[in-house]
Amino acid sequence: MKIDVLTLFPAMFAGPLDESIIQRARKAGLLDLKIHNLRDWTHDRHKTVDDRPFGGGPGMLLKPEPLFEAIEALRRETTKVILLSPSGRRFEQAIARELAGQTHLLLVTGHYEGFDERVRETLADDELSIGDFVLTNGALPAMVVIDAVTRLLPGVLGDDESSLDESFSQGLLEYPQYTRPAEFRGMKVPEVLVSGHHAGIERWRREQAKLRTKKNRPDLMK
Ligand code: 4GY
Repeated sequence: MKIDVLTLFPAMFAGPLDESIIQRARKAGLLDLKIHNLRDWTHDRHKTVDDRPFGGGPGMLLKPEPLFEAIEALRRETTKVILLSPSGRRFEQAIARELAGQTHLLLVTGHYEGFDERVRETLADDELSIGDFVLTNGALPAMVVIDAVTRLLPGVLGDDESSLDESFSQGLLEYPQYTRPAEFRGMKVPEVLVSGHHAGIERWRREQAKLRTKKNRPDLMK
């Protein structure tokens, strides 16, 4: 999979995507990731990317010309152009799975008060939000999407790492888990887990997953 990112803060991407599983995927050639500075598609001396909104109001908008030039230069026939902003549809595991089946993503991050609407209308195939909060720019949301998508690409996770998706596909949160020691500071691991009774363990885990989901995410209970 190829992922291009358009941002005003390319330096923010150094670090998080150079570690661990993402770095391994890049080195293995499973992820071809390139970060692009939107200012590279400006032509004036000050590399202007923003301007004031027509009709007034606070803040600045990303002006259309650099975004149009950049996106038209970076996209191909098969590219999915995705804007990241709090106005998008909510990014979730099902969307990560869908994106992992694409060949080329172009992630366009929001800054200032957002985008000129013509970018959204004309260039965007989709608009995603990572949650109902406002960050200072879209670099972190882009990294969140890249991380969630990359770990789903075939060959990226080893067998030991890949199980975590199952909890989400069942629509419940993870059940409680314990490792050694069996007793720590007086706190004992639930008896059933050390019983060796596999059907009992299954039943307990499912029950616990439901209790936790009801408590923390009632919206997920049908
Ligand atoms: N939440 N999900 C998000 C964000 C920064 C003001 C528009 C989010 O995706 N992006 O908070 N982005 C904002 C800052 C302009 C982008």
